[in-house]
Amino acid sequence: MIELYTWSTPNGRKVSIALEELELDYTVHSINIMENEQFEPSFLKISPNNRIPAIVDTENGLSLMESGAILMYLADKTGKLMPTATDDRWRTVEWLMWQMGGPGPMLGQAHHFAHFNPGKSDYATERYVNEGKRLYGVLDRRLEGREYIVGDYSIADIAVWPWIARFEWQTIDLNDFPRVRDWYVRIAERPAVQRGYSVPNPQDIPMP
Ligand SMILES: N[C@@H](CCC(=O)N[C@@H](CS)C(=O)NCC(=O)O)C(=O)O
Repeated sequence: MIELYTWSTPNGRKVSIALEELELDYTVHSINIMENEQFEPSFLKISPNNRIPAIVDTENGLSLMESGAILMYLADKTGKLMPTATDDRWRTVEWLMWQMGGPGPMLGQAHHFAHFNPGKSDYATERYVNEGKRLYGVLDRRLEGREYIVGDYSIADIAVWPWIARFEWQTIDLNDFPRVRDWYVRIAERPAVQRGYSVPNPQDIPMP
C-alpha cells in the first residue's frame, strides 16, 4: 500500500496518475498548501522540503519526497512505465530530469506571475512565459514523428503532462504547438489519467 500526500497541482498529479496507471493500492492524504498544511511538523518528517507530493510505501516503510524520484521508485517497484533497454531507459531519465529542471520550475513561476499576480511584474511575466514557450517548442520538436516522449508511454510523459494541463494559466495557446497538443489530448483520453487528475479534488481536464 502506498500512502500518498498530495494536493491538486501538477507535481501532485504526476504521482496520482502514475499510481492509477500502475493500479497500485493507495490512500490519499490531502495536504492543503493554500492553508500551509505542508509546514505541519508531522508532514515535515515525510517531506523534509515541506513540499508535496510525498509517499510512504507501507510494504517497506520507505518515505520519499520529490516527484521525479517517486516516479522512478514506482516504475522500479512495478517494472512498468520505464523502458528496460539501456538507451531508452536513460533517454527516459533524461526527459524526466528535463521536466524537473525546466518546465517544473519555469512554468511554476509563469503561474505565479501570469495567473496569480498579473500586472505585478511585467518583466517576470514576460521572462517566465517566454521561457515556457521555448520549453513547449523543445517538447514540440521532440514529439516530431513520435507518439510519446520516449518509445512507449512512460514516466517521462507522466512527469511533463500535468504541467501542460495548465496551458491556460501559462497564457499559452496549445494550437501554436500542434505536436504537443495532439500528445496532450492523446494522454488526456486515458482513463487512468482522468482518475489521477481528480486526486485529491475532482477537476475537469482543460482541453484545447
Ligand atoms: N521538485 C519538487 C517540487 C514540489 C513542489 O514545488 N510542490 C509544490 C506544489 S506543486 C508545493 O508543495 N508548494 C508548497 C509551497 O510552495 O509551500 C517535486 O517535483 O516534487
